[in-house]
Amino acid sequence: MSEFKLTTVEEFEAATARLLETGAKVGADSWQLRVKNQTPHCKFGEEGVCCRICSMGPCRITKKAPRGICGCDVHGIVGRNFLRFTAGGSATHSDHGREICHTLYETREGGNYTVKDPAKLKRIAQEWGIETEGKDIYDLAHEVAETGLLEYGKPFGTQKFIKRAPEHTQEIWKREEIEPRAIDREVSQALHMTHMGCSSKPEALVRQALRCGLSDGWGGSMMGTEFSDVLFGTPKEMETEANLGVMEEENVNIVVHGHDPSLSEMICEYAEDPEMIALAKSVGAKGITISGVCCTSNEVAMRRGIPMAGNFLQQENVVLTGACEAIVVDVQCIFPALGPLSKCFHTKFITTSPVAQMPESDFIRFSSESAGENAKLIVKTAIENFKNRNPELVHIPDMKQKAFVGYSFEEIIHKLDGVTNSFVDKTGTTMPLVDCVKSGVLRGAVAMVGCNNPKIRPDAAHIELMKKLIANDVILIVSGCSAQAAAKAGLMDKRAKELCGAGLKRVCELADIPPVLHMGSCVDISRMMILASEIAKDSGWNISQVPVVGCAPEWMSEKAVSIGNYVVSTGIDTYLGVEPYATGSSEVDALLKGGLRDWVEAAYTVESDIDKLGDLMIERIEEKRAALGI
Ligand code: XCC
Ligand code: SF4
Repeated sequence: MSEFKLTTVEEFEAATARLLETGAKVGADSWQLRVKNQTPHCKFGEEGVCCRICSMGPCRITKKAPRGICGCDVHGIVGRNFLRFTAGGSATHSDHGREICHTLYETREGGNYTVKDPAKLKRIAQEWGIETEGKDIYDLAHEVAETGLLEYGKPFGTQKFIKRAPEHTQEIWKREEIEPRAIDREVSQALHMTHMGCSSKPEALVRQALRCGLSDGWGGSMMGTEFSDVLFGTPKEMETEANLGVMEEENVNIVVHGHDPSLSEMICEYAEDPEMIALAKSVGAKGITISGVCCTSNEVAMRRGIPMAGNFLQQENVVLTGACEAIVVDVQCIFPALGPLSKCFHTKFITTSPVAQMPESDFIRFSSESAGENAKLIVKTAIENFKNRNPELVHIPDMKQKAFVGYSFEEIIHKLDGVTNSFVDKTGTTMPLVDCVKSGVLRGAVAMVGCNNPKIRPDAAHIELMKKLIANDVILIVSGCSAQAAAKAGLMDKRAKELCGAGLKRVCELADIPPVLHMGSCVDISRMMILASEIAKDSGWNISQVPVVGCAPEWMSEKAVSIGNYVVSTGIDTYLGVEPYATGSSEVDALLKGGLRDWVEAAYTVESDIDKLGDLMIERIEEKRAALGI
């Protein structure tokens, strides 16, 4: 085995620079160039003080103009913008969850989609009070799917999954009137509240932002995760690889990108089809390589070990290799730039969802009823495109790392059970983890999630923070593009234990895990909520007392703000590296960064000095330990 060494951000950047040279040759645009054209950014927008929700405006608040035409002050405008931003994210995650419910509804024996984890389906059915005895598994799947779909619009009651939270947390949500009701209702109400002439009181707007976020994390996202597991299998530990070097020059390269696993799972199936492999050979390729970008990549990496070509700000790089026959996308985080960029190469940019339609793409509409045919056509299109490659433009950076992924909540428990087979009474619980925290072997945990953002040196914040935290005996649970940053660097290689403090290193050895645990895509942050809840129940602490914090150092999307809101509302302090367009209002800013603590026992901290952000998290973890007397 070769010597273990992390790949550095400098090496990532050198590889990108080399790819951009190819881009320059063919006249390609890139985000690096567009950032230059867009900076400095509009200050009104950055502070959140511009309102354009009615046509008397747009109104922008300045010292000379302290109120909009309707008389709304800066706090109302910033608060409304914050709520709308959250609603966008909650709608997006939740609509993804809804699609998964529909896919579950489409399952049938021998069909395109089947139930791969019937035990999990039964567990959820029982949890929801649905009779399972003597029922055909597909009848049950349809009943659970329909019940899930009703969570989106039910006229009465609150989200079913909130019962999974500890009593104390549920009481807080009730007391603060932020228990999430029907998901669509929370999104609609957010839009209603922010309509011209409705709410302009920061407390009311931020409160609804929390509620709307909770309907995502404990509603739409949680259903997305749980039913994806039922459909495609609950992730288990799996070995894979990450970074652009996973693409193979002699193979047909298909890159899947987006979020919904329904499409990518099918494509993976067909790429293994002997007929397709024979077709690939007939056009002169050795085989077919599927790799992924963004959360679709996380989904298929977690369940199939499909390698991860990269994260958000690396999406253009896969095309710039000149060796990408097709980049196939579903929804979310897809650069419209991929259209024109693909035209500079032979690459087919294939859009598949009515939700994400883009110019200069080939639209192959994907639907669960015809999923098999659609996937086959996509794979075939890619194979037939192999001959159109321009060999002079082909350059795949020789850069990849080994990564262990697949740490669902269930798999983490399974790993912990392996450590403590002598303490029979603790199997199936998080107690071994709690014991490690109590004894100080582990100081605590950080849930690091979220995107890349050119405002922060891409991947550097994720990687540097992770290195710092593991050296301080803080274990990492990660998802989304943060997870891919870790994988690309090598932090998901089990040998990364060498970079840990003595305590965490010991834990990694005993449990046979890497120090940075890949929990999945961004909807899978719901897995982290379940883990935090179970730790709280097992330890007897409140979630807000557990030495764990959340962190999104390079976040960029509306979804990230929705996530932040449900993580904070669940009692977990959250650390951001980028401001959420709220600094224009001292009142909204103060609420987010402190006032929330009186409501939900947690709040936001924003710090763009990344090293300092790390110090602040460690400080907070130690404060929580001291308060517990451990
Ligand atoms: Fe998108 Fe989920 Fe962000 Fe990555 S981390 S850039 S949202 S793919 Ni969710
Ligand atoms: Fe201006 Fe008020 Fe209309 Fe907003 S709602 S654009 S502040 S007049």
